[in-house]
Amino acid sequence: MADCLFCRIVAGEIPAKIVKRSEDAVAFRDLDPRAPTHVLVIPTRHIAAVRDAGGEEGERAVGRVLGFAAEVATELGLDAGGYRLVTNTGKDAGQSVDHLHFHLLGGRKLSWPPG
Ligand code: DGP
Repeated sequence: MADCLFCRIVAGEIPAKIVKRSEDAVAFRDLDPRAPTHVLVIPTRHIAAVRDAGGEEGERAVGRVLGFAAEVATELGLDAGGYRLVTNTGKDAGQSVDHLHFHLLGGRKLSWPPG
């Protein structure tokens, strides 16, 4: 989508610290990190939010993104300590970019529940 910030990161039109890339997913460092490791993991295909990820194609895309996120976590050394993978959907959750993204957070003890 031409006016989507994260589609533009996927296309290389906006710079980002890319951690890993595949045909289906991209992982890059969050601009405003909330943990020692804070990476955003997104599908390359535009899906606005998890509520839009239904159907066979959406489910396949999300499954691939989750598998990819697990690989990124391993490669960043997060398996031993653990990590959180979280997605915000809609305004009450504070979603600020309308392209499905999973926050991969780790490297410190994370409190629960989130605020
Ligand atoms: P959320 O609030 O869940 O929609 O998370 C959006 C995240 O995206 C937020 O943690 C900050 C991050 N972000 C916003 N704009 C940019 C950008 O241009 N580059 C990068 N790397 N991250 C961004």
